[in-house]
Amino acid sequence: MTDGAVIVEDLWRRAMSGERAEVDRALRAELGARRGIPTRLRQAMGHSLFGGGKRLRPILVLWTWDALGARDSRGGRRRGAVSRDVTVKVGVAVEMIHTYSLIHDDLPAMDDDVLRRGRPTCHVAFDEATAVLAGDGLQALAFDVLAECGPRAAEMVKLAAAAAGPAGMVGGQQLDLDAEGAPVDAAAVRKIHAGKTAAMIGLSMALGGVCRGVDEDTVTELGAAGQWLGLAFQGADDVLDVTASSTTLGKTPGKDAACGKATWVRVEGLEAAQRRTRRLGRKGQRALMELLPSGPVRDRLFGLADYMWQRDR
Ligand code: GRG
Repeated sequence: MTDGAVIVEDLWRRAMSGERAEVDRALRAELGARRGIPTRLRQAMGHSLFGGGKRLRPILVLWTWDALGARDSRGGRRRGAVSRDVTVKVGVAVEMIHTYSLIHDDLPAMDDDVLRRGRPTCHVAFDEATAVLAGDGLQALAFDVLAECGPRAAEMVKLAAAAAGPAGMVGGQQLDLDAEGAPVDAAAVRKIHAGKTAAMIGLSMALGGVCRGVDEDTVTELGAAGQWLGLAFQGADDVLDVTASSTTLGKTPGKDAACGKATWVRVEGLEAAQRRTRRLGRKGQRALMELLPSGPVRDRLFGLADYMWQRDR
């Protein structure tokens, strides 16, 4: 990692520690408030929910909400805006979907990984069947939480279903499985990454907009900016798989190549993949500059976007 990237990472980690704690508290409150969950299932859900995740997606929801501000460019109030507390809850729902996807992705039937965030994966700590159910439970719970999130909850549920569903993350995961060891080009890799990773990052920014009550076109544009950043985030992940150690990564490196995964590193080499990641990241950041009012809150989100493609883990 370059010196600049170290500084970006350090600044960002410090800046988001408050929000991370806020999201953790809200996650504990949401899970704790739900009755009737069998003890072992609750423990398995908790194992993965509280396993040291960065909370990137909820923080994107929150920082997008922050950066948009309460008033539109003519000083008027917007339609169906919700409070910061409700926005945290929306972020919690996104993190539940993200966590479910990681649990299922780690299963022997998929990526078959034993380490996640430096700890045993859910099926290793519990068992495969429980891990499947923990993922299922988190996904259902996420939609239950979202449905409680204000006057535009139905719109949020639709957006989340599209991003997480068969034409989004789940579809991307299918394409990813189909592409293992098969001939792929950069466009095919892009399609996989757009579904598997970028859809949920785009969703996070789009939901930040809905929580501020912006119009549908702006929600779509925020989602598109998030998609660029999500592609860059996954580009960085592909690169890290060949450049990082398991200590910094918290999971097994070198797996992409060993499993014949479709990555930009595989189809065009390390340096071209690094250049592509940089291009995508900058494109996402330009979109942020156009969509959000200038000021320190936008700059903070811009810094987070920097981190997304310059990270070392
Ligand atoms: C199983 C339906 C289904 C989908 C799986 C999430 C996913 C799709 C696959 C995980 C593998 C992978 C490389 C995903 C790319 C996205 C990514 C880098 C996820 C990790 O996100 P972070 O870094 O994780 O935000 P933390 O641990 O901080 O939550």
